[in-house]
Amino acid sequence: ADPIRLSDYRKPAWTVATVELDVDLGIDASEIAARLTLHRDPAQASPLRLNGEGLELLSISVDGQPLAPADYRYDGSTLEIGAARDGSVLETRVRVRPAANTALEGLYLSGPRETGFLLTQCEAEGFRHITFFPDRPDVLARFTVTLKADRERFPVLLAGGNPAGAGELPDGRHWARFVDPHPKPSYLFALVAGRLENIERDYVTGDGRKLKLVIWSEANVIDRCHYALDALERSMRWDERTYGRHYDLDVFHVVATHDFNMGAMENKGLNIFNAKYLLADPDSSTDDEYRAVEAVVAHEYFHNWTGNRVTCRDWFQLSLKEGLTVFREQQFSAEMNSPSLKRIEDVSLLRRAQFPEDAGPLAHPVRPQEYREINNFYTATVYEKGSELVRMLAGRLGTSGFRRGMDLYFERHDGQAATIEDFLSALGDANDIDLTTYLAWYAQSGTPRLHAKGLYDAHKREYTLTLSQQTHATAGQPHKQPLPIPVKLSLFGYDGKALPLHLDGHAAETEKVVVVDQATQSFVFRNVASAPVPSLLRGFSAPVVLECDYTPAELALLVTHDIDGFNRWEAGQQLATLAFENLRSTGDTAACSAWCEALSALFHNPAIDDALLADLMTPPGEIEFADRQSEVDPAKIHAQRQALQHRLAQHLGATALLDRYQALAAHTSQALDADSQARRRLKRRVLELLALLDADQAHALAAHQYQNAPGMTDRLAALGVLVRDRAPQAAAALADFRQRYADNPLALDKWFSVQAQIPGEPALATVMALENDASFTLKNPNRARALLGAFASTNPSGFHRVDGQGYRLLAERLAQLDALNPQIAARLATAFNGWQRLEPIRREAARAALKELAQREGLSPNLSEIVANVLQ
Ligand code: HT7
Ligand code: ZN
Repeated sequence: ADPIRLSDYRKPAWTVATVELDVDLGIDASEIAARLTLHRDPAQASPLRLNGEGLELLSISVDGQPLAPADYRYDGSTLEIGAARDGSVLETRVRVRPAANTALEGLYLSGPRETGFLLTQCEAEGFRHITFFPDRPDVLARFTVTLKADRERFPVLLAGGNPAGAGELPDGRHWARFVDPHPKPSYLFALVAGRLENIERDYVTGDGRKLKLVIWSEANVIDRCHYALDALERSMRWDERTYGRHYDLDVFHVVATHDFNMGAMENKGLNIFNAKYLLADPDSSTDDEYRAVEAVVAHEYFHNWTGNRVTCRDWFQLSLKEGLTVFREQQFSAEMNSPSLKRIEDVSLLRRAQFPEDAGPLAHPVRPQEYREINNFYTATVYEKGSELVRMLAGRLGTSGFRRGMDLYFERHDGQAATIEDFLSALGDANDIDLTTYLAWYAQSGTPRLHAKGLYDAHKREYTLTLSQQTHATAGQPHKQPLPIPVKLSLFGYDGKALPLHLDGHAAETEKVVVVDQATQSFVFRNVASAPVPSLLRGFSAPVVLECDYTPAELALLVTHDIDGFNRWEAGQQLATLAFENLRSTGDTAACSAWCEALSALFHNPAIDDALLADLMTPPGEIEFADRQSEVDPAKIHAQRQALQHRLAQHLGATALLDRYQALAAHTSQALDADSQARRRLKRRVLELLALLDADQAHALAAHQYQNAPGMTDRLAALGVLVRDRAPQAAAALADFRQRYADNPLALDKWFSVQAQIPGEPALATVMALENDASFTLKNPNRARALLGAFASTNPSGFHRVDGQGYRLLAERLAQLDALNPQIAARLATAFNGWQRLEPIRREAARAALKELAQREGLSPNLSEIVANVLQ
């Protein structure tokens, strides 16, 4: 099929004012009766065309008149009806088959057929698997939904909107009705039906609306929903406080499922969550997972305004809601936790997931120009880079300017389907600033490289900083233009003090933002007493790769003295990178010594936060190192990174590491406060480093930590050390974990992942053995991701075997998975991204596996698109 192009966008010829859905629910078959009031755009002549994917049409009428087969045409995807007029009422009745729906899109069954429940997933184009409708985000309709089902099998019936009646029906059946007063696009529709338990809380909004917050799950995990309920309340208060946005229905339902393609879904009034991002308890969740639950709960809640009240005109605008909502979540999480650590976490994710995407054949702009399969565009570029673009805009406007802009955006576009231009205009108009130059960021793919060169003139006491930008060509975009890059910077004297900045006659804060919007620009700082060390791109003020020829001593100075927590970490990352690259190219150890010495000083500095120290002591990951190389050998990178860490461990010394470990281990509290989390994070890092120096001792400590861990963070950290090192104690710990969490699928997923991450050659056999475990199934996305995703996407030295067996295994599983769930198959296939930069033997093996996969009969459009693009 031809791609869909942004330039082809036309307003809908037909819209829907009201939808009445009557859903008769059953596991094997459900029937959906829909009554749509239609409106025609008088300026357009097209006949009524509705989306409907694989629906069994039972009856159809227009304005009460049943249609004869000659009056309409349905080809399995589109229903065309000649007889419809402006104001017509279309009534259809269709049958769908939830239990047979393994793609988890539309109406499907979660769990076993005897005990599971029914639910829907409509974004992006799932509603067309439920009924006939103009399934596009710019058709906003008022929904009334009536659910009918057997009371014993489906005691709980939920849909988005306000409850509007419930009652009994003959034969042990019952019904419940929901009316949503807010017009919404079809992708925000949802229903849930089954045996579920709930916890609930009253909530009064800042503008006085009394409502209920209700979280639903299967009975055995309802006790693990309390943390999410607290996080929801924190999110709601934060959005009131920060953006003046209040919730707008009488009830907010949240439901947990173990069968979900993504993290969660912001359906209006009825959010549905992958259980991984809703359930949390100390025995089965790590600290990182607690933070992820808080972040995803917030993200989905924030969509109520950025996504639902103001939605997207078309799917090209996806980042309008996703980038903006990720940004709002990042602001929230920074406030709830440590701002520096949050920034480190987010930038690390950007570098790990988005930079490689932007550097290879899957590169696309934050607002793509065309797509074939929209589900393949829920990418790190749309989400994470999209958030960085909003961050730059927010930085440009300042806190109150950004709030003014957001207020105007909501005022202008509430109840509408908007565009990225609308967003930039609102932000700009509210502040009398033209922000249209930022549109280029949305249109241009690839990560800009920002080269910095400083020149100090002692005679004039001037420091000239020259910044040049360049973006490499990407698929379909051979020529790149300069972008506006805000560079937040400080200059440090050799005494480690930030200098006052005299630029353009303006004195003189110690931090400033300069905007580089041409290929090359120079900035002259006056009155500079001695050659300074620049701290650039503070807080990661733009999503670019900074290239600056720092000496090891300059980076060490920043690691030691920069007061921007992010940039201190960043200087450490750059120093570690320099150390890594010098060791592998020339064997020069100067940078490595500087890194070790700077970290050693921080290690012994009681003033530094434990979590920041743990992150400082972690060099960039193997994927980030690989990203800088043109002929990648993942096995070598793994070994060289281990060697770098070994040098750090040696420098710190076994005694100091052991002492620190023991001091940290003396705290046994399971509390979630920042200090306790930080101690656990550092304890893990110290144990990992100790394992490089004295494996026997570290393994004994890890085995003890595993057995006595008060919670999952410590237990999994210990298990990770034992399993990755293939320590003698690993087998017993794994057996214990397997048994202990036999009935806890989320914890069991970690058991699969930790083994899939064993470095090097042994990983493949381990993965193949785990595929035979009774609890492994490709049908459950979390389980498939836990084993195959962890292996292919997070274990470079295991996956990229020189014999190509990793590639062949993944390709084979992708073909099998594709027949069940094309969205998940396509997502896992992105693990092949970057194969062109592998060394020749691996490159050829990867290419052969991909080619063979591409030639298979009957691949889904989702998987075919990714495989074809990756192969380019
Ligand atoms: N807006 C949600 C996207 C989503 C989704 C997309 C495609 C297929 C399944 C999906 N489930 C959820 C998630 C979010 O960004 O909040
Ligand atoms: Zn989202």
